[in-house]
Formats: sequence, C-alpha cells, structure tokens
Amino acid sequence: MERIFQRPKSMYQVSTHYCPGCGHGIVHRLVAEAIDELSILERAVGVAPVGCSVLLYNYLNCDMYEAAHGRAPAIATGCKRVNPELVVFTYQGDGDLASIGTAEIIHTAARGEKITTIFINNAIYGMTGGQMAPTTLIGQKTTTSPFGRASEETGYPLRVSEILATLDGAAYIARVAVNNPKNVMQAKRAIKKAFETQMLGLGFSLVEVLSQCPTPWKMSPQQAIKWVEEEMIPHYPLGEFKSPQDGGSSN
Ligand SMILES: Cc1ncc(C[n+]2csc(CCOP(=O)(O)OP(=O)(O)O)c2C)c(N)n1
Ligand code: SF4
Repeated sequence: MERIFQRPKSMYQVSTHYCPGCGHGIVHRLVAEAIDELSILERAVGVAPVGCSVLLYNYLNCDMYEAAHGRAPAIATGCKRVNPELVVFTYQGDGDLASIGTAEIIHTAARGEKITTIFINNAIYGMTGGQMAPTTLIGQKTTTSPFGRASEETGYPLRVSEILATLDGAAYIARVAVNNPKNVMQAKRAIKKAFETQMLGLGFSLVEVLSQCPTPWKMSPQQAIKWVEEEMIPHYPLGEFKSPQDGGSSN
C-alpha cells in the first residue's frame, strides 16, 4: 500500500514536551516539511530560543545552535556571514523576540541579513508561567495583568510584522496562523517562501505565526483555537506585509 502521509525526515521520531493543543508542534512540523521539500536538510542550520521551544534541537534533525534570550538573530547573522551557502533560520517566541530581543530582530532586518525567522506570537510568556508579553492584547488576563492588560499602564501590543515590513532590508514578511487546516496550509506556503527568499539572496525574511497556548491562557485546546480566530486575528491581521515581487529588499 502506498504511504501518503509520514513524518518529515527533518524531524526526529520522538514525542514532544508541549502542552496538549500547543501550536509549537504544528509549526515545527511545517518547518521540517519545508526543509524536506526544498532538499536543504544538509545545509539548514536552526537557532533555538529561550522559552517553551528551547528544546527545538531535540525535534529538528538539522544542525542547531541554542541562543541566549533574544540573541538568536545575532548568532544566525554570524553563521550565515561565514557560511553563505547555509540556509540559516531562527525560531523565536514573542517574549524572546519582541521583548528582550527587540534590538536584535530590528537591526538584523534593517541590515538585510539573509536569514529567516519563524516568530511564534502566542500573546504571552508561556514557559515561565504566563506573564504579559509585548504582544498581549488589551484586556487579556495574564499572571502580571490579572485584571486584564490596561494601555494606561503598559501601553499597546506590538505588531511586529507591520513594524519590520517598513525596513528596507526586509524582503519577505508575512503573518499566518495555525488554528485551522486552511490557515495551516497557508502557514506552510509562507514558511517555504521565506526560505526561498533567503536562498535567492533577496534579504531578511520572517513569518509570524499566531499560535495557540491553551495552558497559560487557561483554556481548552478548542477554546484556544476559537480565541485565535475571534480575538487575535482581528488585532493581528493575516497576510503578506512585504514580498520580493512588491518591492522587498534586493540587496
Ligand atoms: C534575560 C532573560 N530574561 C528572562 C528569562 C526568563 N525567561 C525564560 S523563557 C521566558 C519566556 C519566553 O516566552 P516566549 O518567548 O513568549 O516563548 P513561549 O514560552 O511563549 O513559547 C522568560 C521570560 C531568561 N531566561 N533570560
Ligand atoms: S505553555 Fe503554551 S507555548 Fe508552552 S508548551 Fe504550553 S501551550 Fe505551548
């Protein structure tokens, strides 16, 4: 019998440590499928973050670095500059990328480094117990905003993709979600396009993924999927914010 669905060869045959309903596992698989389909396993290098996906190197079967909090784009920059033939990517949460690593990601994009970033926006610090992140929505309850995030005290959520798309060094910037099969397929296309942008030498590429985080959201996996649709997507619209064919960097 022909086998039509199987584990990507870029993924180890292990079970993950993620909570039931977590989006990280789906995104890991999409990254692995993209690596398989582009036949780049031998030259792909990932940089793992600090946060729930810190153990990414246990799941992806390519060469991996582990970066200190927020510093993954700096490590990826060095790796790519000394070995331009490699396909180098970072995988970062919103606490990692949009808080402690804000400077790294902005300057990496502005410099037009030919790397790819997979940015997981789950609107909270997952690993450390559900504190407020820069992406936490107004009114969202977290352990550090127990009455709901109030703009008077903590300002407004960062729209990272929109900010980065203004930078000349950014070639491909897209926001996707993994809350239903249609969006998962769109997310896969965006991740593949981001790698292709790098392989063509067109500049920096980033895919922001709106991702379910049921445990600190205090929701069931089903409620979390609905919350992404009803609360996150209206604030963080999906789509391509910059693409090489509409004027992305060509440096
Ligand atoms: C400099 C520094 N500050 C804080 C921490 C603690 N810390 C580890 S993971 C984490 C939250 C990560 O959240 P996020 O990046 O959103 O990833 P998630 O766990 O939600 O996937 C924090 C604050 C740290 N390790 N280093
Ligand atoms: S805390 Fe959130 S991001 Fe971390 S494993 Fe659980 S669901 Fe996933």
